[in-house]
Amino acid sequence: MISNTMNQSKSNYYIELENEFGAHNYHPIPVVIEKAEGIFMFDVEGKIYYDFLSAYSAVNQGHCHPRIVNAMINQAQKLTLTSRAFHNNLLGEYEKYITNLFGFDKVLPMNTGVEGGETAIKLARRWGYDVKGIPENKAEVIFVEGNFWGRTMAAISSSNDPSSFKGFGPYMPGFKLIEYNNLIVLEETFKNNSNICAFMFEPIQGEAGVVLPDEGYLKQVRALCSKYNVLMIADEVQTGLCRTGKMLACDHEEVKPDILILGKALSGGTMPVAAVLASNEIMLTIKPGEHGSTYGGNALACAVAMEALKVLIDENLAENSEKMGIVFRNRMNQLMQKTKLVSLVRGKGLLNAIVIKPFGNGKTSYDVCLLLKENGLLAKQTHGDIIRFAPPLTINKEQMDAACNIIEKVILSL
Ligand code: IF1
Repeated sequence: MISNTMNQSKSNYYIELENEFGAHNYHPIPVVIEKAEGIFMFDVEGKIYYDFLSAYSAVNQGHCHPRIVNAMINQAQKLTLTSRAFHNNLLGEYEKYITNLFGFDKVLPMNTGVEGGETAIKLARRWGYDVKGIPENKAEVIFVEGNFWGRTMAAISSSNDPSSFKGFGPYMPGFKLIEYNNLIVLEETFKNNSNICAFMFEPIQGEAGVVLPDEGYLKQVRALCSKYNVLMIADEVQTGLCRTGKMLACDHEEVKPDILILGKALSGGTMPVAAVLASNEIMLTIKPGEHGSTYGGNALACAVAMEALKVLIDENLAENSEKMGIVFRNRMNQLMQKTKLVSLVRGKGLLNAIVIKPFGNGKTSYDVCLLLKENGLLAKQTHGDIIRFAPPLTINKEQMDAACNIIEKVILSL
């Protein structure tokens, strides 16, 4: 029952409204944010927090970046949406900009990251039939264990995480899972099956807990995909757009995928914008009327995405991500010398995670996140004993030091 007065803390009032009237498909940290700017968020109690989640890497440019918000306001006062039944004067400019920036012939604009994944799989299957010559309805896509690319039926059909797929069957056929970071299994799989149209994976696994493959894995995946005529699909929805210290995580090994999926920070956290980039040979296998979405490529999204990409470049956010990531991992490695509770620090750029050992009395990494919140830093655990730390890429040295002081204070207090 909601008390209709504000005599409770304001936060409880808003949390109870969500509990009463919203689906219970999340278990958020109990904090109610009402304002955010740059790397900071402010709750309804007037408290300030370092944001060390960045909405799972959707706010790389910092919250409410003035250039991106202004681009949104200016465009919103002219034209937001025509649907693709008609052209608009932003889409072509945006398509030219983003395809030149990432070096692909064409882009298919969508909205959410999972729509990007679905689009990539449809393109790969169609290419498999029309170009590679795979028999109708026999195309297979290879995924890796620990993958996460969204919540649709296709996405959960490729998952090996019961919390993603259990109780939602029957599942999409034509998907196969192999071990991540295992090139021998990958080659064996390709060698023994000519019906494989694509291999779809994250260059660094985000939800799995910031899992990095061995050095050289990306290069080898590229080589094997080329050797066996299998499309390499890089899901850079979370690792892309400067998060790992380069524009794309694939850039660390100078590897170019056949299909690139972008999302999240493509709009700087203002609205859902996703993009799938590929060559003409792949992209033109889908004919007019065979794929799309109401909002895909809308004028507002084009204006926002172009500005969001320009901010990444103009503010050298890949370089800052690289530098501040080194500062963060150095501080966490120093912390590991002071406590047995932190067993591992891993990451690239500003996509990092620490592995917390169980610290008794049944407390978990969720409880550590509650303590971090009490001390002014917001982060989120994943899979029990891992805490991901991913601040906006605009964070500076002084702010990083202050945030690491908070993390250290909390961990040493356990
Ligand atoms: C939630 C996780 C992260 C993604 C990669 C595609 C998508 C995602 C690599 C789909 C989305 C989001 C989903 C969001 C929380 C967040 C998440 F915890 F769920 F797993 F980041 F790790 N590829 N990840 O990470 O993009 O359709 O969501 O735009 O479901 O709460 P989307």
